[in-house]
Amino acid sequence: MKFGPIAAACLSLALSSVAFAQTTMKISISTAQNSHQGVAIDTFAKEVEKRTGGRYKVQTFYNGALGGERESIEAVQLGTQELAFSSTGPVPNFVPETKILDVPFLFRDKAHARAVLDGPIGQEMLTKFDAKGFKALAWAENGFRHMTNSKRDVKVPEDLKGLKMRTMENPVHIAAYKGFGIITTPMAFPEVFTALQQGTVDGQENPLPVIISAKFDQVQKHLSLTGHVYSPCIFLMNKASFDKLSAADKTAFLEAAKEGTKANRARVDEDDAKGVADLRAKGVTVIDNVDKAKFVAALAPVNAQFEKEFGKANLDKIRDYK
Ligand code: EAX
Repeated sequence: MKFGPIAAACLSLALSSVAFAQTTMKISISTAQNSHQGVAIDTFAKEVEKRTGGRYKVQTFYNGALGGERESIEAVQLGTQELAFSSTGPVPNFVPETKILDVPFLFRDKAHARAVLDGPIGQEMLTKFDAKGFKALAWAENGFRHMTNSKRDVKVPEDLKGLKMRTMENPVHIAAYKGFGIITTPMAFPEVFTALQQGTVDGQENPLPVIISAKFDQVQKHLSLTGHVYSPCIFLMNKASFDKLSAADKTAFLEAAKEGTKANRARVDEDDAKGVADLRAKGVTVIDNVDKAKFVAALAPVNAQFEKEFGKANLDKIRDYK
C-alpha cells in the first residue's frame, strides 16, 4: 500500500506521539553491573518496561555513578532520582526502625533472613518508609558480611584489635566493630577500593558477592568468613513518583522488584557457592573455620547495649523466627 505525503505525515506524528508517552526513570547501585546488585536492577528495569507495555523505562547506573548509597537514597527522598537499590547500610539514617536488622549474629542463615524479611516482620518494616518520602518496593539481599584486611589472618576476635577498618555509615555496625577493638572509619563504598589500595584503611567487611565484584582480592590478602552481620538490600522509590502511578503500574513496579530480588538472591547463592575457591585461586588466604562463638562472646557488652536499645523481646522475635 502506498502512503501519500499527508498520510505519511499523520502516521509519523502518531508514532512520535507514542514515543512521548514513555517516562524514563533512574536507578543506581554502588557495585558493578556484573554483580548481585547489577542483576537485581537489570532484571527490575526489564520487568518494568515489559509489565508497563513500555510506558516506563528505567535507566540503570552502576559503580556509584550517581553517588554512594547514602547520596542515592537522599536523592530518591528528594525526588531528584526516582529509584535506588541499596544495602541497608546507610538506611537507618533515614528510617531508624531498620537499625535492628544490622545487629551482629542476629540471623542464622540466608533462609532465616529471607523468611523474616518476606514475612510479617519485614513487610511491616517496609511500611515505615512511607512517612519518610519513600515507597520501599521490596527487600533484596547483599549477604552475610565477612572481614578482609591486608595485615594478618583473623582467626579469633583479638586478631581484629587495632585494625583500621572501613565501615558502612551505620551506627550499629560502628558500635559493634568498636566492640571488637577495631579502629572504625565510616566511608561511602565508591571510595573503599582506593582507600584499601593506598593503605588509608587496613581492611573492610562485605559479603562475598561484593568482595568478588569489587575485585578486593587485588588489595586484600586476608579474608575471614566471620559472617558477623547479615546485610539486606532494598528497592527504594520516591514516594510521590510511586503515588502518581496508576493502580496497574503500581502493581507492575512492585512485581518487577520481586523479580529483581529473585534474580539477586540467586546470584548471591551462586557467588557464595564458588566465591571462596575463586578468591583462593587469586591468592587470598581464606580462614573458613572461624569460631563464631568467640566473636559472639566478644560482643557481649555491646549486645547488652543493643538489647536495651531494641528490646530483647524484639531481637528474640527475629532470632526465633522460623
Ligand atoms: O556495594 O557499602 C557497602 O559496603 C555495601 O555493602 C554496599 O552495598 C557495597
